[in-house]
Amino acid sequence: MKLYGLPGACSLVDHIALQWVGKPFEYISVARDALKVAPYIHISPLGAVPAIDDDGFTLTQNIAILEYLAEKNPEAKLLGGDSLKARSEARRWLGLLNSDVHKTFSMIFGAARLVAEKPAQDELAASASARVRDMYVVADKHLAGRNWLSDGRSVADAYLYVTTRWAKGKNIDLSGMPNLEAHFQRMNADPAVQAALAAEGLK
Ligand SMILES: N[C@@H](CCC(=O)N[C@@H](CS)C(=O)NCC(=O)O)C(=O)O
Repeated sequence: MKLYGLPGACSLVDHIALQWVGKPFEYISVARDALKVAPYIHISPLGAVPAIDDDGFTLTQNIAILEYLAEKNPEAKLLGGDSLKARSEARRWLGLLNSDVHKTFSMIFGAARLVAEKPAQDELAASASARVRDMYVVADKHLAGRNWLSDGRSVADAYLYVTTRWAKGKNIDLSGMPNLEAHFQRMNADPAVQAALAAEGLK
């Protein structure tokens, strides 16, 4: 299994998941200027990470990859447990993190790609940051009295951790969210997370 990623990007979620699975895999860091050209564009038509190559089967789109890893390795319980409710809860958070939180971050990281003038970029990034904060308030409330987003630790927790890292890097106001902070520290203390960070040159 090969995982294509960029250090600290959303591919870090899959990297953590593969560490949890515990089977051999190769992490390939794609250079930014190699994303939108051959040969990588043949693996990922939009020139984005993550992508995996599992014995010649290539797959893109984070949620599809995470579901693939979960189905292929049921013993790793990557969707937070065996019950339908636990797996559905993990999927709910995966949907929110991928479609809402991550997409809103695209307006912060990619403001210059979306609007031309610097003041308009700053305005877009500021309103996207406020929107992201609102989403984290929802996660913080959900995490009250619980360790993980679903019954047990799941790939949704890895996704929340990775986007919380981005929020901290962008100085988004996360004050008054003790459950989110505790979740971040809990994930940070996980040896698999530390191994993925080290392999991506992030520590
Ligand atoms: N819808 C895609 C989005 C992937 C995505 O946004 N990847 C970012 C990194 S977090 C990327 O590759 N950015 C580089 C670029 O598009 O130039 C997914 O969920 O996999």
